[in-house]
Amino acid sequence: MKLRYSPTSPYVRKVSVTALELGLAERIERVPTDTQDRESGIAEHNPLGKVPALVLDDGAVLYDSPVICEYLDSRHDGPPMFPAAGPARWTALRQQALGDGILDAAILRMLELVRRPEKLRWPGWIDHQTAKVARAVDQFEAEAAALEGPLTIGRITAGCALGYLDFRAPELDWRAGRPKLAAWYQDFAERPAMRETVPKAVQ
Ligand SMILES: N[C@@H](CCC(=O)N[C@@H](CS)C(=O)NCC(=O)O)C(=O)O
Repeated sequence: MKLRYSPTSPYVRKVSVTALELGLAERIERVPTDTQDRESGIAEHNPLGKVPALVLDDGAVLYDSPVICEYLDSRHDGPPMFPAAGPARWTALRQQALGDGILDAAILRMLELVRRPEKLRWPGWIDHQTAKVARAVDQFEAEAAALEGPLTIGRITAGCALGYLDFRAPELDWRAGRPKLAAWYQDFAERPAMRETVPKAVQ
């Protein structure tokens, strides 16, 4: 398997953490990919031009991160990261959606704040995305107890989302007023798979 990745993508981090936790990381060749570079060939693998994209040994390509993570979960014999049908499954999938939604909003906010020329910025849009992040992190605080227990894709995504806020939006100070979530993340971030995948600023 080949994983097309960029080093700071939090969606790629989800896949990397999942692969490490499942003991599959050594079976994945990592292919650095600049999604802005047309020559990178990412559009031939993923018409959306995004990473992560996982190229299987038979040439089939999987995207996006929820699909790749569920595929990896089908390739091992240990306890599932995606619980079988039932309430635990819906909780894990909803938590994954909540964490992915934090990432989607935080990235839109970051692009507006950092990439767009200052005079073209739209403060109302930044506030709109910031409010989504705040509400979603509040929701994780409210259900912090539900983040305890066996590892699931929901917990991995929550951890990667909070790690991304530390990386790209430290000014949001997400820990303030959210003591249960802060305590959960402090422990979760110590997992070897999380420590091994901490993003480093490259731009
Ligand atoms: N929903 C997708 C999001 C993937 C995504 O947005 N990846 C970003 C990197 S963080 C990307 O490749 N952006 C390039 C682009 O949009 O052109 C997932 O979960 O994999």
